Amino acid sequence: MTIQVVASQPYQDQKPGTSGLRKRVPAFQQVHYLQNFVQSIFDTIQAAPGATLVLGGDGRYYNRQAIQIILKMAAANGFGRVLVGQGGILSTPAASCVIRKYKTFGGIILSASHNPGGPDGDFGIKYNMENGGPATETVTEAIYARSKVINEYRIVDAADVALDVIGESQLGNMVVQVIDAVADYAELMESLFDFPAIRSLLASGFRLKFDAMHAVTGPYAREILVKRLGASEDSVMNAVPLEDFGQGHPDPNLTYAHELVEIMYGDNAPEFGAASDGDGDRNMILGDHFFVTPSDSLALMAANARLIPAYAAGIAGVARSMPTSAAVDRVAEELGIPCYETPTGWKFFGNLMDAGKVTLCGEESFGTGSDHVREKDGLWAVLFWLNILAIKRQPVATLVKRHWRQFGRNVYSRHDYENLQTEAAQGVMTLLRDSFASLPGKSFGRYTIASCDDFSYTDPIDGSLSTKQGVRILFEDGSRIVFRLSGTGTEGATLRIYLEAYEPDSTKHDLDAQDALADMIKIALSISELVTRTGRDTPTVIT
Ligand code: VG1
Ligand code: CO
Repeated sequence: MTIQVVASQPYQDQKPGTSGLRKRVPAFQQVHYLQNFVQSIFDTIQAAPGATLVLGGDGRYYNRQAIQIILKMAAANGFGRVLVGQGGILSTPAASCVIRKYKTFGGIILSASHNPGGPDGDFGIKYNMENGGPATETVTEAIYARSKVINEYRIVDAADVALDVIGESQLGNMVVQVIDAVADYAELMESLFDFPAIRSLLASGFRLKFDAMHAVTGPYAREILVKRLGASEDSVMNAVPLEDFGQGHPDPNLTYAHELVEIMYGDNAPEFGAASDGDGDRNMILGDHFFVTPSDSLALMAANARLIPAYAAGIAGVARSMPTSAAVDRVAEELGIPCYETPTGWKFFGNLMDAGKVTLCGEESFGTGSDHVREKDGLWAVLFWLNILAIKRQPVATLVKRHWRQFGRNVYSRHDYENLQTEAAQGVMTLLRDSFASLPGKSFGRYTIASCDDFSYTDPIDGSLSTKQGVRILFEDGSRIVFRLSGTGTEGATLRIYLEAYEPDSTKHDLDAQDALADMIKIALSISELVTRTGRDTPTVIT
């Protein structure tokens, strides 16, 4: 089989964002665009000849074509073996699990996560390292630098590899091993949680609804929830993965998972509802007529971790991304364990987990996970909740309200302004940064600004510094507003405003978050001049 060395022109826009390189499908279909990026990864990671790679994606449009290209390039770049999920499918946490279990050199995950798919939708690619976690910023920066000067790539001239049947085949000197996409992951889940307890909960008449949103988690949820735990067949909805997610937006939040939300807020609602995103790493948790804020979910999981077999000995520490509410900080304090605050994106948790400093991590964006893998993990979070419920036997709403009574409530909301003009969005951020000197001391009704800054983070393990990770407006009573530009979008700019106010008084815990945060919302709009600068006065998504 011949190895071709193909001459290529570099692109200047292959900078990975919060989680890999994400672009519209047509961008990836440009001449040599995907090939250049893949070769930049291979040139950067310098795997030893014969190394093993993991490969899979969330099944969105262009997944299959990309997998064939990457397999042929891996063969031409000296890899000895590639473990690829059957049909080219691997959820992000399953890919992380497989990298760790088989101690491979690393893996390539094809996903644009919660972004819509299809011929005009989004596609994405990212590299995960041998710990199973997303490449650190040092590595993604090196890949980007390489992509700007790359002038050739290597690929074998071969027919496409069959991906639908489990087994091995040869591609040049490399073995392509098609693996069951679900088995290793399901086995890991069974080793962490009390499956007999969850089984008996489900057998007791407890009903659950899991919305796979026509994305990657369908097969995983059926195997684990239905087959292994005995949930009824109709417990998993939208279970068939589709290349365009059924024209949906596979983002598990109150806006995009509305089908599930209607069921959970309807007559005769089940006791428990959950959804996951395109690549299976996010989760939304709902009770009967009750929504659990992701930040609260993380806090509640930390507080109840000892109920779960895998965490029965206690957790070493917790970490949350900066915009995530401080609810988990209060639990950590109570437990006497450290709590780390990192920039947005799972890549910042890996070092802390590898060093044994934290066990649980989470983000306000519906991401929670632990050191069982090095990605956030949607179904894992669902099983964590089911395991807690199997032991506590209380409604979700009761559990959360009791948690608030003990720790106080960090009232929280995120307002997203999607698809803004890039310049207008950047203008808002610049204005805020320019106001750092004048804002402290200013009062707005009962709120007075204490300080403002631009969050920066020095990784305590490798010392690397990440700057400009979000503008923080901190108030005297501990409330805060955070402004950040999204790093996962593919069109225009998305401005995220994160609002948080601490409420110790349990007589006020039933207030709707939007009402409780109404003053903060006004302050955010006023100091950012958002309405005049962007022409928008309402967010596109509220979570
Ligand atoms: C968003 C979330 C962030 C998450 C990232 C990847 O990033 O805010 O918390 O880690 O998506 O999640 P941004 O830069 O758009 O705010 V996933 O499930 O899309 O891989
Ligand atoms: Co995701």
